[in-house]
Amino acid sequence: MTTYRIALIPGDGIGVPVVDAAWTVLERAASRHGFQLSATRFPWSCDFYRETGAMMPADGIETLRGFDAILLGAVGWPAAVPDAVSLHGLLLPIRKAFRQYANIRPHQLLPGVEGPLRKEGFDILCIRENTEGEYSGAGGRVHVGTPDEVAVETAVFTRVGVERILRFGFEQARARRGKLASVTKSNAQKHTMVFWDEMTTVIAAEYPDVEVTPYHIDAMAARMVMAPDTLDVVVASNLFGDILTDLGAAIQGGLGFAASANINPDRTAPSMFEPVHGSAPDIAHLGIANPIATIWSGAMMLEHLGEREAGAAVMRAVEAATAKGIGTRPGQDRTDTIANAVLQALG
Ligand code: GGG
Repeated sequence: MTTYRIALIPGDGIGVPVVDAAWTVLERAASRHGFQLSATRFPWSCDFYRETGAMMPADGIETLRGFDAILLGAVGWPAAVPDAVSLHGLLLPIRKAFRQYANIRPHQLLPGVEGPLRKEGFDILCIRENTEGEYSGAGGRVHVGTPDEVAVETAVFTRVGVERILRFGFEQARARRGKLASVTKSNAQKHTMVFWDEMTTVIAAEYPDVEVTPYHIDAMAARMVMAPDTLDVVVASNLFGDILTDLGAAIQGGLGFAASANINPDRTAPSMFEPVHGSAPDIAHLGIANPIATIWSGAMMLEHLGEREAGAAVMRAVEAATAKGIGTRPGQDRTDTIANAVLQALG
């Protein structure tokens, strides 16, 4: 029987209960579909930082390299560790080291979920560049604490990085409804974003069957709310993709329903699966975190591992649970109630 080795990094706050809940569902799916999942749990988090001075050990990346995939919960506990330190100490280095350059975020409606922005038929796939752009970490501060203080954050867009994420976006569009929206702010950002637009035109020549439309980020935000049915695949830089996918989550009904996959398309290192939401310190100890985004991310992991039918079964079980109204409104059901409803539907 095939056994997949999965690294679990629950992280901080609600990351812990949602990963635990998702794991029960994924194990059940494995047993029903004739394969095994073997978990190794890593306590890398802001608590770990407080104990050791780092978000993960110096050999953390090498340790993770031996796994088939990584399932991560949430990173951040701002009361103890500045968010920029926790993000740049764990999540971002993993994405970069393992060349997980494509962050895939599906936005589809689950039955029974309501929300003020919900639009029937909302079904888009956001592809976020995941290893460079505005999150490069390059920059600095001078004259700190003086009236002359200056902070510079450098957005890094390489030809390799932009080409490969655009090509990935075109491939996804080709496999779906054949439409790609390429998002920039090239009227205002005249170097990086004009470069992105130019590369979009270059790569588009390889995909004559895909209809590509450039949008500015502000227009795209409005379009996602006002006319989402005109969109199919949306490709954007690291920052713009991060922002647009929180909006996508809101249209779905909330961050509790937004799944994501950090994919290394070349399969030279493990890919990482995580809910879009963060650690939510305000509800972290209440037992009401919605595990659906993590279960959905786990379903994407199963599909990535080649267990397509198991992943589809997990998603059918999620839909069966939400169709009964379980987990459809923030704070309405407890984490274990939602996970049990999915388990029951899974059989
Ligand atoms: N579930 C992952 C998580 O904790 N996300 C928090 C966050 O701020 N992420 C930023 C990012 O995805 O780049």
